[in-house]
Amino acid sequence: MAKSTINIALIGQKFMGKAHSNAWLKVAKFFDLPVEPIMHTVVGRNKEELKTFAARWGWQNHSTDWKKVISDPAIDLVDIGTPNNLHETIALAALKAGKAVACEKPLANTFQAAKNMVTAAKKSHKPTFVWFNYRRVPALALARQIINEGRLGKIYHVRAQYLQDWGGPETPLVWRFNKKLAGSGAHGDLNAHIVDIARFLTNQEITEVSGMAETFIKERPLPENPKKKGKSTVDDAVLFLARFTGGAIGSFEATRVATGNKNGNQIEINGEKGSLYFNFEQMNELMFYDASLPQHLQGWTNILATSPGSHPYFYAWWPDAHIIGYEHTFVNMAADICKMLGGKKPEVPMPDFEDALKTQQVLDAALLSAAKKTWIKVNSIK
Ligand code: SOE
Repeated sequence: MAKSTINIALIGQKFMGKAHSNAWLKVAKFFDLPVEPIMHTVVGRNKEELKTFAARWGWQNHSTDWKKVISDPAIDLVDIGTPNNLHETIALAALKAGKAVACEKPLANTFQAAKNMVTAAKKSHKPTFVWFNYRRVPALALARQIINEGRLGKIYHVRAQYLQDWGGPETPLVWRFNKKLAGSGAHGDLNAHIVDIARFLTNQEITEVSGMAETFIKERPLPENPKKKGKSTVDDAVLFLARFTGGAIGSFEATRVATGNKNGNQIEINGEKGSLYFNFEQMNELMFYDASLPQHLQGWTNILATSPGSHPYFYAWWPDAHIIGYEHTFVNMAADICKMLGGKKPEVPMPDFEDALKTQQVLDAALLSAAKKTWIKVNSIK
């Protein structure tokens, strides 16, 4: 019997457009999938760039009209890789047209917008997926497994940081510094990831938060005329403290001005029986401290999480220690989307719109807390 296929329409042709295109292009080469993804149409605003992009990545069609593409009966899955402000509008239209939707993170600019997306998803009964790609780093999927095996025991601390330094005063006022387009700055971009990772690893929800936000660089050079400056309307850094349902306490720090840190997406979890530490800049490695060993053997173990026989996702990639990179996390995600569309289980839990709404609620609570200078209960965000 011929394998069933899914026709994909990708909206977006920049950074995420490239990451997703590569994922759809590679996924069926590395994974055995119950459905075959077809790169049907890519949508973007710049017609000239789009033509080249489509040809380079192997998209069968290209268009500048996302509404028309979404209503095309041939399309099965709409993949949203646009700036954040468009997620809601496109997702709502796609769900109404009866398509499955895969959306980039953060789910939306606000909790309210994210809630609208969840309502639309429920009404449509169509599957939704959110590209929190770091869940599919093998070392982080392994960290979850270690926690699920009970090797950390009761969790005391979650210490999460996402540190970048590309947002200094010389960086132009691109869309990521415009609140209307991005929703927030480092917060929605980076805290979104580490909140999702913390929820994913611990299986616990965040119940209350206390945050602070700072915009260090109030004006930035305009991209079209660097001699002139315009106002940045987002945070450069947001830090917050958190309490978890299982009794753990946590700290989260997202910044684009942590000079010297390029993509320091890191998390340490301390439990009664052990600890884990991960930093994306060494993404194939997971540090594990096993406090149940005799004392003379205790120490941090550096696990190279690349064994095809025993580490998540590696069965699809290379022999042991033939390491992988950023783009593989998107391929792993595309594989799980295809598995789910073919009625199979993903390798690790997949965030749908409803799950990503919980992360959005934490993000909104942290910003409200920063504005009000007080602790905020996450479920007070409605
Ligand atoms: C921003 O710098 C960014 O590219 C994010 O938008 C991504 O989501 C993150 O994974 C890496 O950093």
